[in-house]
Amino acid sequence: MSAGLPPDDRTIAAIATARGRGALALVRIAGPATRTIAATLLHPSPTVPRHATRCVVRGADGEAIDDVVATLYAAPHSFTGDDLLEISTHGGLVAPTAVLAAAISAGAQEAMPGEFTRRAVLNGRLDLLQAEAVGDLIDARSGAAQRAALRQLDGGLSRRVADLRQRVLRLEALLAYDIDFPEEDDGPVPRARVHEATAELLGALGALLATRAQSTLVHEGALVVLAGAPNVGKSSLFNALLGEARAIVTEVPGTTRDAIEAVLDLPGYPLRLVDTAGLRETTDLVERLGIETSARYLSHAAVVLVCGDSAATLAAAVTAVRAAGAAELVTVRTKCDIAANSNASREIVAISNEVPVDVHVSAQTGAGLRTLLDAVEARVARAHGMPAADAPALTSARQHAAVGMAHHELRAFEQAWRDDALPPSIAAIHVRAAADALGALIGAVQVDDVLDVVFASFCVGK
Ligand SMILES: Nc1nc2c(ncn2[C@@H]2O[C@H](COP(=O)(O)OP(=O)(O)OP(=O)(O)O)[C@@H](O)[C@H]2O)c(=O)[nH]1
Ligand SMILES: [Mg+2]
Repeated sequence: MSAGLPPDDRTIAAIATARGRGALALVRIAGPATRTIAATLLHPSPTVPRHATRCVVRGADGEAIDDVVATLYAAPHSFTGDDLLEISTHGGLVAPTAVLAAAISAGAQEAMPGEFTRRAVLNGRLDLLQAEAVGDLIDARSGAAQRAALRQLDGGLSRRVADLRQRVLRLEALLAYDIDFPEEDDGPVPRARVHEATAELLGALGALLATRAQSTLVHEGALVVLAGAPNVGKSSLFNALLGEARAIVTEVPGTTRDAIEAVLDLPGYPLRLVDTAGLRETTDLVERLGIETSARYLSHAAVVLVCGDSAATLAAAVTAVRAAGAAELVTVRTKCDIAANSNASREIVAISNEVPVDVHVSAQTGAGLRTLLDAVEARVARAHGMPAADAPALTSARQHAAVGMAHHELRAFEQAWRDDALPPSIAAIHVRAAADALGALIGAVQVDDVLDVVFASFCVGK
């Protein structure tokens, strides 16, 4: 990473779009030499900011490289805060690479991953939490994750953290008063007020910490595993839920050998749906490995869809899944379109005392699929609550660690204050540490290695 690099005197360039075949690609240039490079590279060169200019890119030898549309953004009104040029080139592998090479030979330097966003932070265009939101938005695999990242980019979490930090600073000010006027017995600052302010802050920090589990689910999806005996219709159900033929389906038991994963994008939490090899005793090595994989997934699942096409297969599957340590089960009676199955309702009633059937489904007709998804969502929500639509949430380990640190320091202060264990001036050091932890989160206290952590996973051109 670029620790120690002079932040602003390089003019950086990169292809901002993903490599591969496509209609267009975007080459970005930012830094003090942007206009000079544009004048060398582009004919005619755009001079009016925020106007799309159609022009030809020419190399050092004057030869035309591509026919492009270029837009200049003048400092400080650009993404990075300095002069920035965006060139829409033709897509594919050759045109954008040739335009980037021409920009570099005209004086630009190749950007490092995340360097544009890093510069936006250094120039005060984004704070660190918003910069992380840019990364989250790029990595989003579901609508829910995308919406959460957009909210964070809008500054919701930044405002929440800044507000909490202000409150910690006010507490620190209260203490400073107390330290300055110690002789005033129960002084100008009643001890109860400090207790109250600390307790409120601890509550607010705790609530923010609790959002981490939800946002992990929003980003990664709740793990939902289909399990059951071979041939009961797990892969068919998996395909029906996804609306596409992802897993192979045959009438031969033991068809699925390995776990197959796909994301089902639901409005609340996305589901990481996993089809597994049927659970049974087997001597086939490959199948046994597949079954061991199933067991591993089962122990991590948020919800297991235990499938059976008869009372007996369902009951046996529930026993096997429970033995694998799975927590939340939804029992699914499959193939309910087959007359024999629906006529077997008496048999279902008979086992319902022991293994109640939650949902009857047919992969063939689609019956019960909506009910099944509702049941899954209800189980996930019961365990984790639904993600609040507008509430800011912690989305990275860095954020969680920083808020956790602030909470820890404040708790240490609370204890010392309550027990009168430390002189107020020493106890107040914990409060300062809590404020610093929150400050580092939004970049109010800017440290280079914090920047490195944030931008380590970024792609080039962002
Ligand atoms: N009528 C009917 N047949 C189904 C239904 N679901 C699955 N089948 C049939 O049942 C057989 C087994 O289906 P699969 O989806 O491969 O079953 P599986 O549980 O994944 O089996 P393994 O991968 O071997 O563990 C196939 O012949 C399917 O066509 C259903 O809802 N209705
Ligand atoms: Mg299968």
